[in-house]
Amino acid sequence: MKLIGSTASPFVRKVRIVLAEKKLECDLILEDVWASDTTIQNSNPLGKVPCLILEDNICMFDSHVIVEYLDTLTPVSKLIPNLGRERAAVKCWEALADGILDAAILVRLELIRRPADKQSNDWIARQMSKVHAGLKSMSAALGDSAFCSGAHYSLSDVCVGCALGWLSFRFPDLDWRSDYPNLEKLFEKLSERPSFKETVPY
Ligand code: GSF
Repeated sequence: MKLIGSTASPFVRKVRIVLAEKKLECDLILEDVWASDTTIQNSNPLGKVPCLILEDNICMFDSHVIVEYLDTLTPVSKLIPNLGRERAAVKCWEALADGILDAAILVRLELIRRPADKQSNDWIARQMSKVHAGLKSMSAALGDSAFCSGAHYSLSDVCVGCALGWLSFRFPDLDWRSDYPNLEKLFEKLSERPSFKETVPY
């Protein structure tokens, strides 16, 4: 398998962490999707990474689909429960963490890709309110628990770790650590895992 991606993308990081946890071999093919000569649309018509290329050259996207597929390949480190409420709960954590990222990425694109005189403060505030509400909701749902979903490490923790790591990387002034000590504690614990250490965004 090959993974098309970048070292900065939190969604690519999610897939790389799942690959590492499940001890699956996969080559990372670096692609700058913003470069004028990018060929990403040959693999993903939506022009986004991550995109997984399977052995028979079938292309798979987006990160939700990829991690769900990878989790079926081996029983090593099962990350998504098979059935019912537990499964839906993990997918809901994923939607929340990824939704925070989607909103924060829209803010970043507004700030770095649009001329200053065309930027909308209302739009930025709207997206940032989702980031703040999402962080508050994650912290409340985590409470005093050691992990996001039940007693074990799961895809929920992977997604939350990727979201918090990317916010620290791209929005260093957003002080989620002071506001939510329980998220910080979880993040510090996750950051000790080799899968997280190997994929720190840059
Ligand atoms: C989001 C992927 C994405 O936004 C997923 O895979 O989970 N829902 C998708 N990728 C960004 C890179 S990043 O900011 O992580 C991307 O490829 N953007 C290029 C574009 O044209 O929007």
